[in-house]
Amino acid sequence: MSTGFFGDIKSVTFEGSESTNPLAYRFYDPDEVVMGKRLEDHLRFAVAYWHSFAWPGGDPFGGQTFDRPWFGDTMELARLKADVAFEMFSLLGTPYFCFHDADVRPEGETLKESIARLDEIADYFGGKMETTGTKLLWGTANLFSHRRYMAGAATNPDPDVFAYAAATVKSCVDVTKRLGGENYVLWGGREGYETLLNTDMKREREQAGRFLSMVVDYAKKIGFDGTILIEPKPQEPTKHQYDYDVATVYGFLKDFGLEGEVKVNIEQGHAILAGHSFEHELALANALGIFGSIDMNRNDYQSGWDTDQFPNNVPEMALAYYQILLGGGFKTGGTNFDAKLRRQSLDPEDLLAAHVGGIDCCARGLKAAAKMIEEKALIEPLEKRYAGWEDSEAKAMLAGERTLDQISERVLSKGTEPQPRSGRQEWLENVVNRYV
Ligand code: XLS
Ligand code: NI
Ligand code: NI
Repeated sequence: MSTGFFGDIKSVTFEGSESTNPLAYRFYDPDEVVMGKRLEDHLRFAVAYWHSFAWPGGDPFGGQTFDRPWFGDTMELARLKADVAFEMFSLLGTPYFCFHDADVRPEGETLKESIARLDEIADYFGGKMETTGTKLLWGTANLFSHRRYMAGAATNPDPDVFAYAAATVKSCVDVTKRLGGENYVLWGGREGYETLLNTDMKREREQAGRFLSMVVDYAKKIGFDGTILIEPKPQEPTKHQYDYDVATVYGFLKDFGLEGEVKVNIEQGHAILAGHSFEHELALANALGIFGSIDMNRNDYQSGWDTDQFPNNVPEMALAYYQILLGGGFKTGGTNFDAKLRRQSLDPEDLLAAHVGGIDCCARGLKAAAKMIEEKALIEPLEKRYAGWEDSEAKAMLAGERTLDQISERVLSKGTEPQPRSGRQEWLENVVNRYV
């Protein structure tokens, strides 16, 4: 039985690039085979509960703009929210969803009550997942909205908050496992600080390391075989955050011996906030062996804020999926829209159009990326650029078979000077533009 929220809109289907139907896919045909794999299996789209169903449309100057029939804090409304959410997953044909505990159930008077409510709604999800075939990409805990977390969760100066957060994460890992979730995400919402005047950074990092180690141990203990993911973000809400970017997270994981246990969930907008490009973060995560999943919401390049907009820039997506495909594609990860509508986009159609456009943009980008790989458009020039390293003397230097003084001797006796060669950036940019 339909909730009627989306009126008589029928399911969104692939109509091809000539279609002018705003609620049709023009590039995303889930069954199209690209590089030997269906597009649906490459992209692994997930709809995020948070911004699409739980966010009221506020900004720092004004509150709620959206008027949703499920807003309120009863379990009945939580079920209505789930009904509409699963209706939308089915309309869109997206294979996955993801959620924070706080998105899906009203907070209880006590932790016990909050957990009981989460369990209850998880059962409700279970039934819907069964009938619709929707799967869980990841679960997570909201350790940042409630005022108890204003000074952080794992990094809070108060051990009681640390413990409360630990108990909360335990309940969310339990539910994620129960629903067959393929990943569990930790975004360090307020794991950072505003001022060193009241902060012991060394201690707080150690608290975060202990916390994460306990999560990893617990996941193993209960046989959760999904991937544990950290989502880097440089600032906002706190001025400084301990999980700044991929490089910082890798250093943190190494520090606590977790680099083989935890991977990263990279968000385009967070990469931009950190002063990087999205593809930089993806390439680095691949290089370090910690790539896991993506939150595919873009940032505005001027605002300096995490604007969480739906993606709509195909060339950018192409470069992002290029890195993802080069790394072998998603394993347990996927493409999640952690994005939110603009606060004036009030209508149910807006929610659908945002996802349809985002999905199409990603599909188009991935197809362009696949073509660049298949035709070795960038691979060949890159191989040429580094071809000198195929030389046996060059190999010996990297293999540790030469000392600094041996190399010096060879260079001096050879007496030739290295010849600079063009980096051909504009030439390569033009190559990319042929594909997008
Ligand atoms: C916020 C984060 C958050 C995580 C999940 O900026 O992107 O939505 O994805 O907690
Ligand atoms: Ni974000
Ligand atoms: Ni995110």
